[in-house]
Amino acid sequence: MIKIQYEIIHKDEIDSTNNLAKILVKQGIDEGTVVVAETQTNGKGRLGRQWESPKGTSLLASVILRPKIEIECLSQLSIVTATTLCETLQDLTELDIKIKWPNDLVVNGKKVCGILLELCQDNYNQNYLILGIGLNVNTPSFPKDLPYATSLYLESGKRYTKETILQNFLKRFEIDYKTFQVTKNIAFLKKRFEKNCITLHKTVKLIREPHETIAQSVGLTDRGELIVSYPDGTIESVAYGEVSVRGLYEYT
Ligand code: BT5
Repeated sequence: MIKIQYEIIHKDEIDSTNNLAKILVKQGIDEGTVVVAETQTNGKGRLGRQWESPKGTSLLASVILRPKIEIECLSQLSIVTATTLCETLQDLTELDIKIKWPNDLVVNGKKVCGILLELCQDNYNQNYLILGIGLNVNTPSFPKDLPYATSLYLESGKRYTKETILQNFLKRFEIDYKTFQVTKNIAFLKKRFEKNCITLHKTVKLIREPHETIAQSVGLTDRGELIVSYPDGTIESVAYGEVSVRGLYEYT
């Protein structure tokens, strides 16, 4: 497989790096283009939620990818991303960075990073994936309505260079991304994910609006679904996007 040629497009302010990435895809841009911004005026989370980004303090990046695999496999790339970004941050910081299934990164029970995968098509109906990453790097404080947000700076007292984090992540991600396109499942990095995942072997609340169910998380399938066991002994695999998962007493 060919090495990805990363090209960084930097913006000071933008509505959303994912939105610009989608426009660039329509214009025929190559895989490996990365849009980064200092701040976003309309940063997006999943399911229409907002992503806050105080100017200059967070890594806001959207990586344009064109994986040569079936659409139904693509959501597993969130597991690949969370694993490689978690390991990157563990290497670059002294923090105990963990993954909240499927793709939030947390430190000391608070959210430090969110990942948003969006599928889009170019003008020839070819599928592209936009891998959006919002990482709170040097953010000194958060508004009161984000009690579960934190930054690398708040947890460590140290400032980090966003570019270094991005470069290290892209290098590491590329290796696993290539393997994933061959295996088409996450079995090859399941152990690494499980080692860092705080959602496993816990009592969790599964939120399938409007219902909430209590279950025990017992493992992960090779496709990255969470295996849960209900009090009546029933076992189920839940997919990314199908449910929200919460710990019983806190954010994680
Ligand atoms: C996510 O959504 O966690 C995915 C966030 C992805 C953001 C990146 S930034 C670059 C790229 N361009 C975009 O426009 N988006 C991507 P979700 O799991 O739905 O979490 C959203 C929730 O996290 C919000 O409803 C808030 O509760 C919380 N939140 C918002 N901003 C936060 C922040 N800076 N740090 C921690 N939590 C935050």
